[in-house]
Amino acid sequence: MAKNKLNKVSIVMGSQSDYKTMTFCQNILKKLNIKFETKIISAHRTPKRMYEFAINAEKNGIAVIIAGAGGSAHLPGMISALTSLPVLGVPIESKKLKGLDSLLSIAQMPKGIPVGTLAIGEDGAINAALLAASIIGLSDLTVKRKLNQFRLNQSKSVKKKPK
Ligand code: RP5
Repeated sequence: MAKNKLNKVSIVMGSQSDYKTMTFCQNILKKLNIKFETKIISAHRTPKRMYEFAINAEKNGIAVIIAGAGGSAHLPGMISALTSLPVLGVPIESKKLKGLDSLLSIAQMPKGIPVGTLAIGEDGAINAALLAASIIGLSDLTVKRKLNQFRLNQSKSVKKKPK
């Protein structure tokens, strides 16, 4: 169990090719002034890196892990198997099946090891960051206020009439 306050998000992704999607996630965290780190960790290509990351995440001050992966997307589920921190999964839009493969691999976890699964692609990446902010906001009033302001601005930006 970590002694320090856990307020950092770790954005991990299976490949460099996932970064285009995961930048949407990091941009929201920047807007909300939430500390984060980014890492490439593949469940299949770098299993030892994944293991070391997951077992040390809490000790390293991570509060929420956001894991983006595509295809046979085992990364979020395997990380969740190794840590009880909240793990949010972002299914990356794959070339062959448009992310349906990623979505089902991440969402269909067997009972006992949960992954909070978001939508495929950009929307999921953005919402993962907002959900991470909600989780951190439970114990961090500054983050909660920033998130509420973000949502208020979003509401205000919606026009009443179409042009
Ligand atoms: C997964 O395989 C990654 O998350 C990525 O979405 C997918 C393809 O990876 P690359 O072949 O582009 O490196 O592990």
